[in-house]
Amino acid sequence: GQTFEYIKVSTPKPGVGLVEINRPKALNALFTPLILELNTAFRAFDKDPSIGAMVLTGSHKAFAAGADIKEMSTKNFADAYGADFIEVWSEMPNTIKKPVISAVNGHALGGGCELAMMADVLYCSEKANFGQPEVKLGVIPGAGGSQRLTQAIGKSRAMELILTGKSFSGQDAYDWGLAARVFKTPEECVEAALATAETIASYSRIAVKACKEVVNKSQDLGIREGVEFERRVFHGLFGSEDQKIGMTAFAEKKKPEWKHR
Ligand code: CO8
Repeated sequence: GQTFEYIKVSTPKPGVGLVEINRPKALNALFTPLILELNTAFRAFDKDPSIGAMVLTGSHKAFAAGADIKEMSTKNFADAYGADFIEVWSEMPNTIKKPVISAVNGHALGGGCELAMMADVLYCSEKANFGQPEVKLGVIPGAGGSQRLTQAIGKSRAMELILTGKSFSGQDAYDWGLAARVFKTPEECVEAALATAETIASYSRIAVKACKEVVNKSQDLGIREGVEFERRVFHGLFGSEDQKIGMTAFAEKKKPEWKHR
């Protein structure tokens, strides 16, 4: 397989692709070469028919302590605008069709918090340290933080956090609805993310992709258009063999053998 410098890639459970950010010297600080590796890994898993869902994690100490401040410090407007700085970060949330679960332990600050929020489901451990501290550096969140955090936890809380740059814990992330689940230890957090990914991977690949697509649409559409979109996709699935396989298996009390893997 492909070798990477800043990430580790494996398939620890049937149908599950694991991507671990691995730049320990800089607390997994994110920079373009690392993001390009993440994109390559997610693209490969997305295309691999044996994979049904992915988990993204860091170390127990840091999911990612932000964008690389040393790399950014000398950029000027022309560098940032000219090269569309951060644009490559949008590939995972915008083009990957299979679900991604982020398992967040340790620091998830700035771009690290934003990367965690790009995943479809967020799990964390109690002591995870989230935050958008960009204001302290003279800038603002640049990889979706002001939008995704606000959508997840509401305007007043997000505004307070983004204006003060204060951190919040994994327990807070769970209490406020940013995290789907919170765990005592980093080990439990990663194990649970892998187990959930394995469950997802046991279902029809097209049904799973359609679930992700319709839930994501709810973020962009009003309720009426969203429900209409959902119904169209629902109707479309009656054209899939997996709809026949899944419903027949239920009626016959058998385990479905999905066609679309
Ligand atoms: N960038 C570059 N290097 C970093 C970063 C970072 N974000 N975070 C940590 N490091 C490095 C440190 O410089 C240090 O390196 P060295 O050993 O060479 O001095 C090493 O990692 C270990 O860090 P510390 O010694 O500071 O470890 P501590 O345990 O004392 O502290 C903290 C941990 C609290 C996480 C601390 O490192 C910290 O505050 N880091 C910066 C956090 C931050 O401000 N993040 C936001 C960055 S801005 C951002 O993400 C903007 C996003 C905009 C969109 C995306 C742009 C790409």
